[in-house]
Amino acid sequence: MKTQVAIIGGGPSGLLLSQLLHLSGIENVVLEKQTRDYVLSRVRAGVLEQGTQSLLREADVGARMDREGLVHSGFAITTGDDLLRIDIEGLTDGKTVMIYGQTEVTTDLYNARDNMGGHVLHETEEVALHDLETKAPYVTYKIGGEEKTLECDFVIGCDGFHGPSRQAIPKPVRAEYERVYPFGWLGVLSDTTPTDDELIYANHDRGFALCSMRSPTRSRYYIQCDAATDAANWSDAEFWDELAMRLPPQITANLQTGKSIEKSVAPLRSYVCETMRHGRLFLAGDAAHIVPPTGAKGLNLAVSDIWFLHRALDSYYKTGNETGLSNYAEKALRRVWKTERFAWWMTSLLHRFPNFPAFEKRMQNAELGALFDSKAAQTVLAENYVGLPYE
Ligand code: RFL
Ligand code: PHB
Repeated sequence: MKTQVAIIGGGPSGLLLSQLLHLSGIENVVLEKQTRDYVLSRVRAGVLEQGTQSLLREADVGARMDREGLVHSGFAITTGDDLLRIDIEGLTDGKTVMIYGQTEVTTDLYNARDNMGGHVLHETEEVALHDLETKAPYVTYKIGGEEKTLECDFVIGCDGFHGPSRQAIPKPVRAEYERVYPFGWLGVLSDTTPTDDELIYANHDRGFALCSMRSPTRSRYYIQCDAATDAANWSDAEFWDELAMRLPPQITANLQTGKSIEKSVAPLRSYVCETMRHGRLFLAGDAAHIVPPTGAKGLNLAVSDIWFLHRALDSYYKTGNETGLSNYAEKALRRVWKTERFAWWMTSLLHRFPNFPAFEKRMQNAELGALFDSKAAQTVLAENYVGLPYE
C-alpha cells in the first residue's frame, strides 16, 4: 500500500491530523494498535483552549462541541478554607475555555473520518518505521496476522508516550528531559451534579483535589494519591470522604456523591523529547512530550503540534516549500517548553510533596499568597490557562 502521509496512532493527535490533511486533499492512513472501543473508553482530558476549539472547527468537527460543550469564563483555587476566583475572561480580553471531554472529541473525529471515507486501521500490530532518513520511508505492520507494508512520503508519530515512533530516533540525536512526581491522581467519574458551575483546584494539607465536570449532570473529581495506589482499593465512600475533607466547607456543603462510573489512577510526569523530527519522521502530542495534568494542557499541546504540522505539510504539498517542515521541531518545542513550565508551576503550587523541607512549604504558601494578592500574577495564570498563542 502507498500513501502520502502515514500516521502512527489513532488518538486525538493522529485523528485530527488525518482529518485536516484529508480536507487539504492530502492522502493519509492511520495505524492504531487498539480497537476503537478501547480508544474511546479512556477517560482523560476535559478542558479545551480557545486555539483547540478553533482547530476542531477548522477540521469540521466543532458542531457538537459548540452545541454541548460548556463555556467557562473562570475557575477557583482554594487553599485551606480560602477561595480565589480566577476571572480568565476578564483577565485575557474575553478569552474562555470549553469543557468538552477528550472521549467526545475523539468520537467526533472518528465519525468525521468514517463519513469522509478516511483510512483508519485498527488492531495493527508490530508497527515498525524504516528508512526515515531517505525520501522513501515506509512502515511495516501486521493486521489479522498478515504482514503489510505502507510506503509514504512522511511518517507522523502520534502514538503516545509508549509508542514505537520516538524510539525510532537514534539515541545519540535524541535528548530527553524528565521529572517524575512522587504522587499520582485518583480520578472518579460520576453521574452527579457538579459541586460548582466552575472548576475548583484545591491545595490542602491532606493533598491536592480537583472538582471538574463533563456536563451539567456528570462530574469528574481527582484527589492526589500515592503513585503506587491501586484504584480498586478505594471504595466510593472512602473517595468522597477524602475529597470532602480537602475542600472548603462551603464547597463541601454542595458536594453531591453517588456511584462512580470510572475510577483510575494517573501518574504525574513532565517529559520532553528533543528533537521532534528525524529525517522524514515528525513526532506530535504525547509521543514527544508529557505534562502533569494540573494545568489541563496535555491534549491542548497535542493539538498545537498538529496545527504546526498540518500547515507545514499543506504548504509542502501545495507549493513544495519545506520551510514549515524544517522549522517544525523548533517552533513546536518553543511552545512545548512554555507549556511545560506552566504545568510544572501549577503542579508545584498545589500539591503536597512528601518530605518537603519546611522552607519549601513556606515558599509554596508565599507563592499562593502572591497569587491571591496580585492581579498581575492572576493575569499570567489566566493567559496560560486559556492557551498561549501558536506563533
Ligand atoms: P494518545 O491519546 O496517547 O494516543 C496515542 C495513540 O497511539 C496508539 N498507539 C499505537 N498505535 C499503533 N501502533 C503502536 N505501537 C501504538 N502504540 C500506541 C495508542 O493506542 C493511542 O490510541 O496521544 P495523543 O493523540 O498525542 O493525545 C494526547 C492526549 O491523549 C493526552 O495529552 C491527554 O489525555 C493527557 N491528559 C490530560 N490532558 C489534558 O489536557 N487534560 C487532562 O485533564 C488530562 N488528563 C491525561 C489525563 C492523560 C492521562 N493518561 C495518559 C493516562 C488523564 C490521564 C489518565
Ligand atoms: C478533567 O476534567 O479531567 C480535568 C480538568 C482540569 C485539569 C485536569 C483534568 O486540570
